[in-house]
Amino acid sequence: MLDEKNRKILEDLGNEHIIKKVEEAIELCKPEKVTILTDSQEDIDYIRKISKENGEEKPLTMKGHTVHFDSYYDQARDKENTKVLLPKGKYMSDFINTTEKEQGLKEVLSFLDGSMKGKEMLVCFFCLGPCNSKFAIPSLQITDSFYVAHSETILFRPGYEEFKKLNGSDKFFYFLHSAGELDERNNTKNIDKRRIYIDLEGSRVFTVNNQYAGNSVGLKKLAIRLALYKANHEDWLCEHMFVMGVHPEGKNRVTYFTGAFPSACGKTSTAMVPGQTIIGDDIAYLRVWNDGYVHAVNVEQGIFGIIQDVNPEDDPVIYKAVTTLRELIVSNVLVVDGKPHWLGMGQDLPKEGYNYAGDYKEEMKGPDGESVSPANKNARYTIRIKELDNADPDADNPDGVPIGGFIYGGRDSDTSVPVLESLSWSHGVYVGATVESETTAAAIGQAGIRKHNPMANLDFLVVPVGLYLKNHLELGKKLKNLPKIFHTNYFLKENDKYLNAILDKKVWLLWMEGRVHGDYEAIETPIGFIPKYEDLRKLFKEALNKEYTEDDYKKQFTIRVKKLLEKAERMKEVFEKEKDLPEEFVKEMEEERKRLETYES
Ligand code: SPV
Ligand code: MN
Repeated sequence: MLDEKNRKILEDLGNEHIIKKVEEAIELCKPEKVTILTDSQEDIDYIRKISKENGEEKPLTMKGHTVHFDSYYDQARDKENTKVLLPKGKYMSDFINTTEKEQGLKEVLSFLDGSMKGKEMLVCFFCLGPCNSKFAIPSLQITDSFYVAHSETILFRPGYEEFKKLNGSDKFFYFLHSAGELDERNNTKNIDKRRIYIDLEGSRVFTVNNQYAGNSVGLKKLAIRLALYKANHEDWLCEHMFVMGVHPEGKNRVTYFTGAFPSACGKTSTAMVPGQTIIGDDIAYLRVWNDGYVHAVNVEQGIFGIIQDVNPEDDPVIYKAVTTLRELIVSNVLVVDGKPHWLGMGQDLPKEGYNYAGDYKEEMKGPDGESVSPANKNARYTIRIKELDNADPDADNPDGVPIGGFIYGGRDSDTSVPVLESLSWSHGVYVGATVESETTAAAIGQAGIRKHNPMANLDFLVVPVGLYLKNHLELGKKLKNLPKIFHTNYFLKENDKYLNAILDKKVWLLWMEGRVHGDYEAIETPIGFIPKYEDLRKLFKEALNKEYTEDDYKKQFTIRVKKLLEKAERMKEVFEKEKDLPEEFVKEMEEERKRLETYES
């Protein structure tokens, strides 16, 4: 299938494992043509060009911007059909979706069989983490989607040269993707045959009949599983975390934080707080470094962010980025005359246009009979981080950056204080493992539904939760300079109104930063250390020019013992089902409960 030029590009890597994988993929998927890509600009331009020519992307009026649509039924990650392949008779955890390996492989390979007929197969090389780094993991992506390949050239570091350094070894990740048969809109036809199957031992993922990047782009949420498995069997961590620098005014220092937040809990907006710098917004690798700190890198180099409520007031940094000249892909928005529209953009949306349902008209119903949103709630933009004004200069540092604090961000209206610091490292592991996010109530007066999401990593957990928590506990024992562990909740409410403004998170960030350096005292409570009123009053004044009253403080930082005991009960229930939890963790869980009970009486 390969012409001389393509064969040479492949053979220059000097790696028989890669050649074997490419041969097997060709035999299975039966493409019409095969192209091997390098890191060159010429190759990247080719991907961009064909992506527009074949209709997977359409140009928008703004130069460099294109729009891509995923199938109506492929607008988010398919959790149900994303499974870990597990050898017969093995059990992992109640938290993990698994299927029997032999059977699962047979199924997914049968769906991939002939999936590229009449299409072009792309063989691409990327690097997870900075190149030339202890963190780097070379990754091979084979796909028939130019949109997937294009997204990856924006989101991930080039890896063709990095693969040469493998010297023939098989220590790389491998992703085989096919969008499958396409309809007249270039969308996956056979959504019922959408499968994302993860072979942990083989460091490979097979994904078929999908296009939404969370399902299709190998290096993002598919690689996070392979890396999490690898990390938890070695001596490092792979976390669903942003990495950012916090810059307190007048103190002439930067303190790096990582932050894990479930969807819709304020993750990207925290990493984008004005005045701070961003390294990554989604996935981090963490390693113990020889300076006694844990160092973190961004696995990616771009952002695949939700484009909702992105407007000049609430999200000025992103708004500017998505409305100015650059290479950008936007997906599942509403397009009218080459201009994209999204929910919460600060303007009324047109009543007609083209969107994820096809030709859109206000009040229309989709193929499932549900009303169609003008733009999807999970519409996305894809951009490079280094083009942002707030990109951190160390974003590509092969040594990563030393981390001063971990932030776990939950979401509830009535339980957790806006910010707290854990009592100790092991208590912090408990705090991270018990993150909950509350979905907005469907009906007025109905309580929100709380989803438990340990370390915001639940969807990607591929090792037993006991092992995962043990590795977190052990990280603390290996470090001379321990990061402090914090928890945030931006969503407390009173009488159905938020108690905090969107930008108050800047104050919590500055308080956490100050705590890392011993600048502030704190009050010990059963759930952790909370700020003192005086410090917050000063910080609100300095950072936001806002008067922060004692009444604000009392409402926000009251320890809601009854609600916290309810949460403790929920946590007991979920963790009781898990085998082999570390004793230290169980002890933290019991002790927090006891402290709360004593406080109550
Ligand atoms: C998330 O849902 O955590 C995301 C988007 O970052 S996706 O790539 O779909 O996972
Ligand atoms: Mn994510």
